[in-house]
Amino acid sequence: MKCRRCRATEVVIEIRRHNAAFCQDCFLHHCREQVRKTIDEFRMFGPDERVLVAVSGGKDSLALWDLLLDLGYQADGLYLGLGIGEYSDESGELTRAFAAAHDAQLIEIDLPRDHGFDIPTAAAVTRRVPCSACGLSKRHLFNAAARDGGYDVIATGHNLDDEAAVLFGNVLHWDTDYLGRQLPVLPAADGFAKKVKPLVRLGEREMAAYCIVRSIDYIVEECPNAVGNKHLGYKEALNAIEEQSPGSKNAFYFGFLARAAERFHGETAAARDDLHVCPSCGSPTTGEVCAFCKLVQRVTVSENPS
Ligand code: Q46
Ligand code: ZN
Repeated sequence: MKCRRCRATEVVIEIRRHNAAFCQDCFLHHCREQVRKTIDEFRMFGPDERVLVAVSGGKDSLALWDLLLDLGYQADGLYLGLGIGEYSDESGELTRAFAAAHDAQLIEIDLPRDHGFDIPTAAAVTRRVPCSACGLSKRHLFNAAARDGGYDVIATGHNLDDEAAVLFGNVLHWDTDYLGRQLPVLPAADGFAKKVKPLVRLGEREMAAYCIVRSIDYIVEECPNAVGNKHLGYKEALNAIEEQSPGSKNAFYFGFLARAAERFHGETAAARDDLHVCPSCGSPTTGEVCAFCKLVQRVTVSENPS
């Protein structure tokens, strides 16, 4: 097998959906080009804008940060410590090590230190799955950090496999509200920062290979709470289809963007109609106080009952 770009015979990866294989240098070139193309095509941000990358210590977000720095963008990292035992300790260390090695700016928020609770406690108090309090906290704190730090846009490391799996789940349940928001770019609106996903043209295997080739040390273990979650099942189902028919995930996701996403936009606009400012933290909300402030109240009250 030869590199599609330079015809070298030593290839590091084969990408069946592109019917191509690449040598090390051409693979890096391929990743950068896919990201550059995505940023330009979806008008994600320009070289003068400040990007805040949500970094978890996993392969996707560290690779995204690396790619953006490499392409010359002004990209700072934001790491959120969730207080999930060793997983959080290790992912925090790897993120700090990346920032130090790349001389990059890292903002850290630590849930236990800065807000007085961790995800396992929030899950126990609310009697819901940990991912529910975790997702809520991430959305809230990323948005607030972008607003407070004067960033133009928040970038996350969702790759093609992630987006295809989420789309699959939303279609299975005809979750029309989510379908209306499942876009690689969500424009800024009503106190919400602009959000972008520059990795949607790259798959999970490519991101892992990218980190290996670039010697980026990332946390390989999934969060312990991801075990058995529905998205992993959807990914497996899509992998089986992709195996039979390479390019299916890409066709599913980009076909949705080109031909179906627009039909669901109305659903989302209606949900945003009665937004106002949370009196406690200034974030946009439809409730009396925002969901994050409500969570903080509940967890703190149950930990310190008077
Ligand atoms: S939501 Fe859930 Fe993740 Fe939070 S609790 Fe872990 S698995 S980290 S993407
Ligand atoms: Zn609030």
